[in-house]
Amino acid sequence: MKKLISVILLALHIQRGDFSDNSDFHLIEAPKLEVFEFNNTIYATCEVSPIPNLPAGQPKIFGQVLFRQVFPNGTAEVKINLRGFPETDNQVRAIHIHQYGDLSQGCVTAGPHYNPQDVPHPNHPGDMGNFMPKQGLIRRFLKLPEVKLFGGQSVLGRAVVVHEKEDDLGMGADEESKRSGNAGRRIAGCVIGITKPHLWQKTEHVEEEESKR
Ligand SMILES: [Cu+2]
Ligand SMILES: [Zn+2]
Repeated sequence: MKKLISVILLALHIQRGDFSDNSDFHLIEAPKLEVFEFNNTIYATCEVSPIPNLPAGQPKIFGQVLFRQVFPNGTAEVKINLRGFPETDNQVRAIHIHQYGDLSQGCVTAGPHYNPQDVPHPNHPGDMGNFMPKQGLIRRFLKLPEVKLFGGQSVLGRAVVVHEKEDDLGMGADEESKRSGNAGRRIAGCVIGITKPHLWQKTEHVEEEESKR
């Protein structure tokens, strides 16, 4: 009985959607089926591949960006596991979540950084920051409190984009710095989708680093 009540309470949990100026606008979301199935946690994966029209000379990046979040307000955790960077490469690469999970014309159709609160870069929820590959790999574990897999500002169905260059983290002199961080061309991407816990569980422990904000 106690368990039944807690399941009902969980199911009735109300999350606020802050994307509207109207403070009466609430989003009521039942937890996704997978939350019950996987110990109150949602898991997501993003299968990274090179954009179709990759310019000559750019590396072909493959791998996964994995997400998980405990329902409803746990801190989102992210594992980045990418390969294909030149082994001798000292180029730092920016990774962001972009608005649209549409890679039909490469990452161009993925739109701008996902920015549900209308804030300047690098304060967007998916501004993961800069990553230096080691021996051709980027392998990181991050905690990203502003990334949500539940509610009106969920990143499910949106795109992760890997850039050619380093993100200036909003410190540049031009306007684009506060929009995108001047991270150069988009070289690889993927769409974030719900998955089982198996990918998260099978990836080995990766170097832990807090988000660089
Ligand atoms: Cu980006
Ligand atoms: Zn941004």
